[in-house]
This record gives sequence, C-alpha cells and structure tokens, in this order.
Amino acid sequence: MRVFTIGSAPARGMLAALTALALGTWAHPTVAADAPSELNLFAWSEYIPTSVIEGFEKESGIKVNYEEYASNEEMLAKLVSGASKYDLLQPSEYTVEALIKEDRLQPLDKSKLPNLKNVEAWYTTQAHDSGLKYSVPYMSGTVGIVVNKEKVKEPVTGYDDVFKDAHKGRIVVLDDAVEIVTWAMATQGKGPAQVNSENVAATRPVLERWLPLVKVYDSDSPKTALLNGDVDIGIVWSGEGAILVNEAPEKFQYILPKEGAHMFIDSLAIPKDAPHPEAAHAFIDYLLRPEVSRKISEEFPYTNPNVGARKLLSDKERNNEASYPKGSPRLEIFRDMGPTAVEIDELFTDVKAKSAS
Ligand code: SPD
Repeated sequence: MRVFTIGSAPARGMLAALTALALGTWAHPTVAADAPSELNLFAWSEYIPTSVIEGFEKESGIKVNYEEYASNEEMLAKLVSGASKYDLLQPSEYTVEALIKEDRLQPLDKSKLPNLKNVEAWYTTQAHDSGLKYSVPYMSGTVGIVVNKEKVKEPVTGYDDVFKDAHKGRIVVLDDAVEIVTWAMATQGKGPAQVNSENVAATRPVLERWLPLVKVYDSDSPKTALLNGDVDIGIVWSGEGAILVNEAPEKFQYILPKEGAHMFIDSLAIPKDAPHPEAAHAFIDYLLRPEVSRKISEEFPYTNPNVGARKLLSDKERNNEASYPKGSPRLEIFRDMGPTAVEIDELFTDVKAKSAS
C-alpha cells in the first residue's frame, strides 16, 4: 500500500484538488497533468556540462534542477531517505544492480529512446542490467594512478607503489569507501567478486598503513591537488587523469594498477516514483545524440559508450590512454555488494577518522 503523507508531492496535489473541488474553483487544466516542465536530476559532480543542460532546456522548455553527489553511497542514502523526489539518477553499474533488486527503478520506455541505438553493443549485455531494461550507459571509465613524473622518479605500477612512506603528505585519493577497500583487497590477491565480510575486515591493517599517508581525499576534482602541486601522486577517476595528461603530457602519467583496475559504467536510470518520467526519457535521449555526447567527452574525457559520438572525437582524444586504454589491461567490473557495502563504509570511515587524529 502506498501511504501519502501531507507534504509529499502526491499529497500536496491531492490537497489542492480537494480544496479546489470544495471551493468550486476546479478548472480544466490547459496543460496535461503529466506534461513535463521540470526535471530533477541527481547526478555525479563534474560530469554533465552546463552547456549540455542549457541546450536541453532551451530546446525542450524543461527546466533541469541538477543536484550533485560524489559517491554512489551518498546518492543512495539521499534517495532512500525520501527527502526529495528525483526524476533521473546516474548510478554506477553495481548500484544499478542494487536499485533493480530493491525495485527502486522503473523499466525504460525504449519507444522514447530512439538514440539508444548509438550505444555500443558490449554495454547492452553486462550482467548488472543485461538488455538495458532499466539503465542507459552514460560514460564508463577506470580508476587509476596518476603520477607527476617530475616529482616521482621511481617506477609506479601498483597500489603499494603509491602508499609508500616516502609519499607521505603527497597523495590524493578518491573519497570513496568502496574504491579504497577494493584497492586494499587487490593487494591481498582478492578481486571485487570476493567482497565479503571476512575479506573486507582483512583489509583493516592495509588501510591503517595507507590512510595516514594521504593528504587529500577528493572525489569531485582530484586533479586539482595534482595540478596545484599540492600532491605528486594519486588514485583518481580516468576522466580526471585524462584531463591531467591533456594539460601536461610531459608531467603527468595515468597508470592502470597491475593488480587490476576497477572499470565502472556510470548509467542513467529513472526511479520508480519519479514525478517526471517523460522529462527523464527526453533528457536521456538528448544525451544519447552523438553530437551532444561528443560535447560531454570534450569536457569530461571518460570512455564514451556512444559509437556515434566516438566517431566525432579528434585523434588526440581517441589516443588519450586514460580515456581509451590500449592493450588488454586487467579490468574488473563491480557487482552489487549487498549488506557488505555497509561494512565497507563503516571500516573506511573508522580508519579514516583515526588516521586524521
Ligand atoms: N566526476 C565524475 C566521476 C564519476 C565517477 N564514477 C565512477 C564511480 C565508481 N565507483
């Protein structure tokens, strides 16, 4: 049973309708009740160019309210709290899977997504949402090491080369519990498929050694500390690494850790209770236009899953190995971690707090 509480959007609508009936002021609406006039977008920070949002608003007349988050877990916590109703989310693959399992997403109406044909076939068969029933890939990428070659002279190939005593106070990492705990697991020979209570708990001594060495935690713009020279080495999203390599190829290098790197597929998905699903479909299809998707890559150079957009990239963009890795690196795609996700979060929060004091 759905319970509408006063203050929720449906309750407010019902109250207005009942009041209008009582006062005899009910008029036939001139705009269909579900005509989209706005879109409540809840998405990663530093990921959707303002020019793209403005282009959509201008063309569609739909106002986009863009609220940002910096981790899947932050997004989930807000979504589940029910404090706000969102029309469109941008979860990564393992979070798409969790949301599907919890019945929190609505199936996509593909008749409203003609540009879905532009998505590369490989992305349509991945286990978290095979057939793309609930989600559309937005960008994919990896998580890798960035080195300022002018400052770090010794070879860097894996996680333990980053977290060395010699690098104390010179390291930036993502502020992301799932990422950091799985890096630690990788150094113990365990991949993301082996996430369980025991293996997560076993990473505590690794985190206790690593985290006191970190100077900056930043999931929004980890490139900034490297560009400013505040730090010399870090572990960042590939799009951030690609920007650094573009800015100063002689200085920065992006390296995929030898233990295996996380490959993520950040996707677009519509919550079950989205107030404006029409607007959400319209925006997804707009983002899937090759010329629009190409614009996204220009500002945020992740791996673009849109075949049409990729054809429009320059050689320089296509040859940036942070965006488009060469060879056959070992890449791991996360799956839903179930209740262990909470244990990961608690462990990281605890060790991080103790490392700061
Ligand atoms: N600034 C956008 C960053 C997007 C990174 N998404 C990857 C999530 C993997 N946990």
